Amino acid sequence: MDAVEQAKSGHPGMPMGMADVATVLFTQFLRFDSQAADWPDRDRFVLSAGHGSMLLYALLHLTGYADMTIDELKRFRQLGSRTAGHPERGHASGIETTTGPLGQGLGNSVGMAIAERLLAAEFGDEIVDHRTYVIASDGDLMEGVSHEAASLAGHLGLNKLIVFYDDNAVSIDGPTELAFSDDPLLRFRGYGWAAERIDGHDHAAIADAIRRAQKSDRPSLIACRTVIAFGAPTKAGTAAAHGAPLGAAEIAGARERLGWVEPSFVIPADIRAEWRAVGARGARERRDWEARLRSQPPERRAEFLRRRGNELPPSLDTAIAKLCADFRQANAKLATRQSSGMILDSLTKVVPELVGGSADLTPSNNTKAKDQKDVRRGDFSGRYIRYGVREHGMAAAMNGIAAHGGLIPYGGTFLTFSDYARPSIRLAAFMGLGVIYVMTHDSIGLGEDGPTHQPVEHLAALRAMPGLYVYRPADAVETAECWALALHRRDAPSLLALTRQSLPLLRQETASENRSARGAYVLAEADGARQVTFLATGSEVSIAIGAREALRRDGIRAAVISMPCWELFESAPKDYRDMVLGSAPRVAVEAAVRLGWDRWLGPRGAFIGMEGYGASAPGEALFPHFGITPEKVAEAARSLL
Ligand SMILES: Cc1ncc(C[n+]2csc(CCOP(=O)(O)OP(=O)(O)O)c2C)c(N)n1
Repeated sequence: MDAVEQAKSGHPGMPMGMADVATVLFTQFLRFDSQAADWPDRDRFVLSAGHGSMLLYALLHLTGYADMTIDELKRFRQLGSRTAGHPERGHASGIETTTGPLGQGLGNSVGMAIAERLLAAEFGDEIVDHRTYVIASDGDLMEGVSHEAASLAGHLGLNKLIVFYDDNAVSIDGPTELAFSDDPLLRFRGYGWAAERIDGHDHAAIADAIRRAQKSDRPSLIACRTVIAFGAPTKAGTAAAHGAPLGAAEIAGARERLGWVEPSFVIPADIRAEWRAVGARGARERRDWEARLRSQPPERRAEFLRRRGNELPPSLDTAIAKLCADFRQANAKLATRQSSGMILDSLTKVVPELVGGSADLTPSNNTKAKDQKDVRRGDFSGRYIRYGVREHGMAAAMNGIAAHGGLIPYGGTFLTFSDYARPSIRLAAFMGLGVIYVMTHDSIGLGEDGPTHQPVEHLAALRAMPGLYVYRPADAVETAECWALALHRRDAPSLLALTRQSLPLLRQETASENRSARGAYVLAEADGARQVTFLATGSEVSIAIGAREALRRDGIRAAVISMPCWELFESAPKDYRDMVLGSAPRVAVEAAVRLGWDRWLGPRGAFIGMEGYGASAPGEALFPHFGITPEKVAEAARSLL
């Protein structure tokens, strides 16, 4: 309450209301070592109700995380502090994931609990055996993603996941009864969870509930009846305490009621020492764990450390080179979703940390490799997750898997449903998590499912997201190159937009360079000085090649640039970009909206693509219907000459 007051902004209510629960959890149960914040076998603690960030910062400070100084608490919400408005992964050790958008932390925690089980199945309980604890609020439980996440957790029987629900019956608008009449206990039991309600201010009851949850064969929801802003004389129990400083009088009254005589930011030495001891409690367990890791067979130990260090196996690049060679030799017409499936068949053999999945579109997304077994309740030896029709839950869980460490999650759906996953994709980009999205059916080319399923604005919307790499490969070789780039990028998410329809192989040359690595490149140079330059991505690159041929017959010299990844091209050296783009007039072709293309087109450019939504018809009928053909592209070029 003092830090919020000093910042003149923030949320005092939740930290005060949940202080008892957090105290019992941290002092008696949570397995962590504040001096080794990234100990891989620590329990994970997720503050899903991220607006209560000061609760987490206070706990990190009290338990002795070196970077969470008292000055950081005094600089709450100020520029450059570690104590951002909502907890941000990477700002301070001990912050496992970025939270604030309600529901996301809960979704992440399901991924963390999955990752723990997968790694335990692989490396054994001696090395991987920890729990995931979450504090979630009414808002977390109201959000749709919480339904998807909790349903998935119940299905998989993630019994080491324990969620404290801050059941304070207050949100921003007032009492939750204004908008919320669910029975969360019944709801979670329906998902296959254990659920109970306790008095969230009764330390013995909290500890007993945690003990029961630890023994449960299913995930646990502990609804903690609390009073928001516990101790505040007039604002406790009211929405007024949710998101604004309490004010001097209220704070003085709370000090009196709680029997706290110290001035702001002063922690008496004996109390500090007790909390520091809590922070050091796990040191011994951590050292025992390190000894167990040392005594593992050398190969297993090396593999564990490789994973932990985010290093990819050296055989990855050999596998990619072989795939490219095989694609060239076969010279088959393949949809890029098919090539991607073939690539996965080979990569999952050499990159064992890959954990695949799809939101119930496995046969369409081609995300399941031949040797991948399903992950099932009670058997976590598989590496393929049936996420069900839960795109948002899948994306939130993948963030948790990536944040946990030791595994690389990828998951599929149709590109048009990236919207359903977008809030979590944004957080992956924001946190710099190396999640990979396999988004197939990437244009009107998908055909008969019609305009509800045909993305048109999605590429533009995804490219607008800072920190996300959007790939749209043009053929099988580019698909392999883009997969390699996505895998090597361990500090940002990547999205592969792949076709349903078959495409010819365009990359016939045998050079081993990954040409997609610079984001765009000259696929087919003009025969002589360029008169026009075509820019295209994915399935439209072969259309641009057709236009180049048509112009050639008329003696017009055109080059085709394939642009599989704008973000990489943007970061390429200017000389390279200038060389690729050239000075001739440009025509861009992409079966999507124009938004964003003008930056590449220059003042004299033309665009061939979509102006609105698609239509229900076979894909081959739609390209001519919407004027996305070699003839139309050639015509646009002629008009610029
Ligand atoms: C997705 C999302 N929508 C809206 C908000 C804004 N917001 C922050 S807290 C909150 C609800 C507060 O109620 P509750 O979750 O019960 O927290 P408490 O008041 O108990 O602290 C809302 C709507 C948000 N952070 N995330």
